[in-house]
Amino acid sequence: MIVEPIYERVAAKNQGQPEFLQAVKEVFESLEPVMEKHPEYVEQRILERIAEPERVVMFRVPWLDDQGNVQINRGFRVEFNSAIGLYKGGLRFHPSVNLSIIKFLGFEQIFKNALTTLPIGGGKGGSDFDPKGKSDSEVMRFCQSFMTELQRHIGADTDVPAGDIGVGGREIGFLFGQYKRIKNVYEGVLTGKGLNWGGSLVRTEATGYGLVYFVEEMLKAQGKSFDGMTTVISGSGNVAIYATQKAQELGAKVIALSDSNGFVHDPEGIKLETVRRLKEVERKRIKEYVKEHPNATYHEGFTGIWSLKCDVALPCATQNELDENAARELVKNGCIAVGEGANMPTTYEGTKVLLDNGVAFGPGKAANAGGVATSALEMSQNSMRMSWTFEETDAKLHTIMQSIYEQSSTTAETYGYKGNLVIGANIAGFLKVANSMLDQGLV
Ligand code: NDP
Ligand code: 2IT
Repeated sequence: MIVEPIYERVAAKNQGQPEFLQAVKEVFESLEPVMEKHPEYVEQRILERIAEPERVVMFRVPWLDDQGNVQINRGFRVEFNSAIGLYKGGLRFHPSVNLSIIKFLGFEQIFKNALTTLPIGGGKGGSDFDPKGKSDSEVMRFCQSFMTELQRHIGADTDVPAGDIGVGGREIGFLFGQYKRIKNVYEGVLTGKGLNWGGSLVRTEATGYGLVYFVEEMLKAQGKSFDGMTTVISGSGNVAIYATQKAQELGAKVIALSDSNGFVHDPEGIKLETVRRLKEVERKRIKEYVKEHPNATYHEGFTGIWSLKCDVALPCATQNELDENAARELVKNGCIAVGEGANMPTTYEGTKVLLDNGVAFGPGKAANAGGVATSALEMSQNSMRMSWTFEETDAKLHTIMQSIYEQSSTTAETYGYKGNLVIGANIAGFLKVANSMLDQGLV
């Protein structure tokens, strides 16, 4: 056992950060066979180095609400690893955000970004600000205050944030406007921008589409396809909506979506136009769906969604939303594939249940990499001061997702774990970063 004592040292140093340690543990465990083959990684203490962010920034975000009251939030940016490229990763605005969550997301991002085949390092940021129920003006004032501090740490050649939970097109717009105003430069410092001001076609759809392209490869390996597959998708945000759209395009029957309050079950198949209007335009709750579609039912509590019988399950909401019991329900009901659209939505025990029962399992850092990959394509287009068509960009995304599947499945096989995409993705992502770190010396 080479890895275990190293993990214990990392755990002792990061007490009180359960999400971060969960992510580290899963990656480290996959790397045991790599460490056995490569003593140089152990001598150079690559694992300890990779688990220590290059830089952590935490800052005060003061703003005035619509009543003129003073509000204070906490801002974060974790610049985790720049071995293969500038720091790249989203910003999450959610009341649950803390250092542990941002570090877990930043750590996952290192390996995810390495798998995309593009030159991007790992980072993540956000705030415990809750955009729910806030007016557009409040969100704008918050974003302006957040960027007033963040701007001194980021840049088109240093660190390029994007969206994540609670950060979509509206927030990226306010953040970009304030960056430009302070710095007086028009540069691709954020991705997920509007199409009129430097955004890329397909970025909005990319994570959901990419997830479905990845799971399509998993199904192909079993001689199957999405056509006719009953599919359950959790969440009803950016990733869930475009995963639903692409899965439906490929012939899947998507029967459920959720939000943090509960889930809707529409046995006839989710009408996506309704969901898009409710969520993207009106910013309402998913339960409103049943008012317009009386054949559908609403159920309080979002975890019950995993008890619905399905062939394919795509968790696209948040971390640890699919636990051991949920995994057992899926297995019992004959589910054949799970693809993680969210970051670490399946618990450690849940993942084990799925893998042990032969369910094809696409881990988030591989399956949801289409978002950040398309962000990197947005950066390329910004650098060239040109833009590609929807078809061209979508074709690149598709090729990238196929390549991520290929790297993950081939690497798993090479190391004696055929079919285990968790181990394959972790090792393939790690090798690229670790070798780059070795090449660049002790920095
Ligand atoms: P959105 O904010 O657009 O949507 C999030 C969805 O998940 C909402 O339906 C939300 O419900 C639900 N949700 C959020 N937090 C919780 C919670 N604590 N418990 C239950 N449900 C919750 O975010 P995205 O769709 O962008 O992100 C979803 C997941 O995908 C996240 O894990 C994110 O890290 C990951 N991801 C996103 C990428 C992107 O490009 N956007 C790229 C790769 C991964 P409610 O409205 O009630 O809060
Ligand atoms: O988790 C993720 O990969 C994202 N939220 C997208 C990051 C990005 O830089 O596009």
